[in-house]
Amino acid sequence: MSTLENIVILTGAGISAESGIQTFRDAGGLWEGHAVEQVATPEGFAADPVLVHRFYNLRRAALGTVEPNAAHIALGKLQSEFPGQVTLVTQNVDDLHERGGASDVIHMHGELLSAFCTACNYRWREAEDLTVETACPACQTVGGPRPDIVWFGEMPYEMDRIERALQNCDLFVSIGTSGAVYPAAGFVHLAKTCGARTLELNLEPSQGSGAFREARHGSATQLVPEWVDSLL
Ligand code: BV8
Repeated sequence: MSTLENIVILTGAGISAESGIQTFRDAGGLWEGHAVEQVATPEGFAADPVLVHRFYNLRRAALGTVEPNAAHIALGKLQSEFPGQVTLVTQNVDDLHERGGASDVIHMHGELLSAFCTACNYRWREAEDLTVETACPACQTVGGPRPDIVWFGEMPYEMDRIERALQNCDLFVSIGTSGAVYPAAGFVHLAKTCGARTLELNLEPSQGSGAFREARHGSATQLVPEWVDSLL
């Protein structure tokens, strides 16, 4: 085993599935009959802010009813005990990585517990419902607040930091993601061209499985603790 210094981990909805948070594929990419691509877009929000606020209010409220699972906890343990650098990037908008003990989590698609104002760009932590009547706590604009979520067609967060980490990693591990959404689905290719080993831990082969040097299939609560224990 070559000395492992830097690991980059990308997680998707599959790591939170066993905590009871529905993945996008389980819902068949639908939510209450709406294609996620319709609801999770700036156009969808402009067209029907009441519907989109409801979509996120329900998911934000559900966070209080779920717990981190053994996979989240294992990654928290890896981050605190691994001697090298562990960069944890997630496509998920839940807070289960943090509640599982991880820190400095890169939420490239935003977070349910964050909001920003479309009028003044003020950003704040938000645990309550947002509605079209909500006023921005900074500029008081009614209807200014929106969920701090990266929608389809919007630029994911912290891409420079993620790309630098991928260019300098020895191992890239993808956990619980279908590899359907870009740019996250392209990270394995960047890691490979920079010489990293690549590992996929997923319930079933993802759309990007062929790009990984190694793939293990099973549930995250089984695969992730086993993998972390093999490293520590
Ligand atoms: C951008 C927040 C440009 C919303 C999300 C055509 C071709 C290629 C690309 C495009 C294209 N047309 C448009 C694009 C770009 C587009 C895209 O990729 N579209 C796809 C649909 C083709 N991407 C974007 O728009 C991105 N932005 O490109 O910007 C740009 C450039 C410059 C300047 C401005 C703009 C933004 C994408 C972000 C969208 N937001 N999330 C919300 O959460 O409400 S995406 C959302 O869906 C998730 O965050 C996640 O990323 C994705 C779903 O993926 P997964 O997490 O993988 O979940 P999924 O259900 O699909 O899979 C679950 C997996 O877990 C499965 O494999 C399953 O087997 C496994 N699993 C299940 N249970 C378990 C398990 N594994 C282990 N254990 C278990 N128990």
